[in-house]
Amino acid sequence: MSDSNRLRIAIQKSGRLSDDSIALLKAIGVKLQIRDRLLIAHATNLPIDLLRVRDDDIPGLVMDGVVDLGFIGENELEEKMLERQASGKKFEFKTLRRLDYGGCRLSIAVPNEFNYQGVQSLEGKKVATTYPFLLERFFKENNVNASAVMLTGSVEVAPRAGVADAICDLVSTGATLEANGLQEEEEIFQSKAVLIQRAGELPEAKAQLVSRFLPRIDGVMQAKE
Ligand code: PRT
Ligand code: ZN
Repeated sequence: MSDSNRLRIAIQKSGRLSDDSIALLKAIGVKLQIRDRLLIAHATNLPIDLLRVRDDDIPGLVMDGVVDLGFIGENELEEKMLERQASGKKFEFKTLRRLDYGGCRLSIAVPNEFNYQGVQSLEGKKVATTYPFLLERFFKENNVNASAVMLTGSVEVAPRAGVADAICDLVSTGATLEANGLQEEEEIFQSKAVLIQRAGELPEAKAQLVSRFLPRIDGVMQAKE
């Protein structure tokens, strides 16, 4: 990370966005040699370094200008934006492209036996989630007095464990909800992966590299349609 002339890109090290993000970089002509354990990967044909981190860290790395670009889910990006806004930290960035992978929705789900009659049924309830800021925004917009219980994992078991009355979690196929006896009731956010850039101007050479990539990304996405 020491050479500031190299374009720095943050990607998820290992998770649902990793393979698609790497495949996209390869498809637009970035040759990569990734060693599993390493935090940094260098492109072999272009002045690009990949920083391989947890997805939770990517919005902050871009917003603090530590990296130039990042591949991230909009759910995580929006949550971190709200979190930083609440604590007075800067949260600027530019969205360069909305991508065609990582699609999911953030939804509130309740146990099958919960007699759900609309958002007011959540009044006074505890809702377990990894996205407290997005959830609290939803409560506020809907005038519901409910509380978000923060869990970093196993959110779907919270009602059975007696930790919460409902959950707010990411859903793609719905199989996890079904397997846990939960019913999806409110979709509060729709998400896809996005490519974001730090605020401010990039140095000329980096800006040129990025502007060469964007039409290639469009081409790769169009070819898949
Ligand atoms: O270790 P690290 O912090 O980097 O990874 P992570 O565990 O936080 O994230 P990861 O890899 O699970 O997800 C990364 C991103 O992928 C998310 O932030 C979303 O933008 C996107 N994504 C897309 C999803 C899903 N689909 C998804 N289905 N992320 C999580 N899920 C989980 C969900 O939380 C639930 O447990 O899958 C389960 C539900 O899936 P279905 O198909 O049963 O509905
Ligand atoms: Zn994460």
